[in-house]
Amino acid sequence: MSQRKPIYVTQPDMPPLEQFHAYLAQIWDNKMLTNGGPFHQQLEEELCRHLGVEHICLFTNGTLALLTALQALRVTGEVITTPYSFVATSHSLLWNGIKPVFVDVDPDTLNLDPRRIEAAITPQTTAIMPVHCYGQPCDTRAIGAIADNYNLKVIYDAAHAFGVRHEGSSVLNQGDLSVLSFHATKVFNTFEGGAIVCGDARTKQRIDRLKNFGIVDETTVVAPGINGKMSEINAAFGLLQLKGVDAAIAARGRLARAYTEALAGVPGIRCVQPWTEPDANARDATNFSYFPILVGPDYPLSRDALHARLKEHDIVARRYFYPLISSFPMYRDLPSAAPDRLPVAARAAEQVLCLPIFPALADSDQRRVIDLIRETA
Ligand code: T4K
Repeated sequence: MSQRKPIYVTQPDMPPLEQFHAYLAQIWDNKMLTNGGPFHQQLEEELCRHLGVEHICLFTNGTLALLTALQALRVTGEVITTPYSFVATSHSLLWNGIKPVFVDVDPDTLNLDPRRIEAAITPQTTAIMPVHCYGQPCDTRAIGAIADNYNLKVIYDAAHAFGVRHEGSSVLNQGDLSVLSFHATKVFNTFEGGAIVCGDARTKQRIDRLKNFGIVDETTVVAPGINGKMSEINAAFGLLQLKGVDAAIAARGRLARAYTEALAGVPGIRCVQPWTEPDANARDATNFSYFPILVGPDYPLSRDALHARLKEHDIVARRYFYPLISSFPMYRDLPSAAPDRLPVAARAAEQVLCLPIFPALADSDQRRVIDLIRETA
């Protein structure tokens, strides 16, 4: 039995504990624990500045934020979405009584393929819910053009896209709404948490009411809202995390570069997001939230065999996103879930492996991961 500590696919970036004490002392002192307290307010303001967005509404987690985003825009009927994501994306549709319509992904980016969206639109379609998978921006221009033509809403599941810039602006400014996750496994975390980004004060007001039971004041309730409020402890942790997030993303970038260089030329291995020199004007910037590789037929081991081999060496890589959402029992009988309609997503789900990437990953541990992959080739 090995005594080595496992190397996980990710580990949260923990700020110095002593620094958190000061935040805790303030919470103890003013006794505001939740319901839009001072740290909640401050985190919303600091995130707007940091991300370059107009308005943000904090949530308990990303899933409740997705549920509420659909409610906020009164989305009904059918929504076009990707089968290649974490299951929360389409669960948020089912929880709202909406029928997900799965459309295949682009072979390069593994994001919803805009060339296939129009064929899936019916009179019941009211919205598109794409995912910026692994933080890689969707083809937002093409998706925006289709949405305009057919008068559809666009809600981006941007759970992986904290700090990502696209064509000169935050990718979170795309579409009608964008939804973030601040789960422990994300680039920026608040233990659990999430947010909706929106462009106008009226929508923010509606979302803020929806996440607080629909309450307007002591005697007025205007909507069947839910409890999606972020607590002061989570907001305080977020404020502290925010101070280190740029350095954390830079550290991830160095690891991504090392993987890309070391795995270049390994037969059968394709890095999904090739490392590119950061753009000096930050017109485009990624966050290296995951490091997915595709294990193709030219590699001597299958993806599952490589996954198992790494595990034997205490390296816990993850098959994000396998199985496809469309194959789970609550979705698989939908006509759009038929595997032959989703060949690109199905192949990616069979080949993908996300390698460990997080700021505290030691170079020597990353080397072990790389050597194991290369030795086998
Ligand atoms: N949309 C998309 C596209 C998403 O990816 C997600 C969440 C959502 C929506 C919903 O957002 P949230 O409601 O979660 O805010 C994880 C996360 O639970 C989930 O947030 C995430 N996506 C998904 C991709 O991954 P698991 O079940 O794979 O996590 P788990 O517990 O196996 O953790 C992975 C590794 O991370 C562990 O092996 C060890 C490490 N870890 C994990 C935790 C929780 C730590 O080191 N510390 C920790 O506290 O789902």
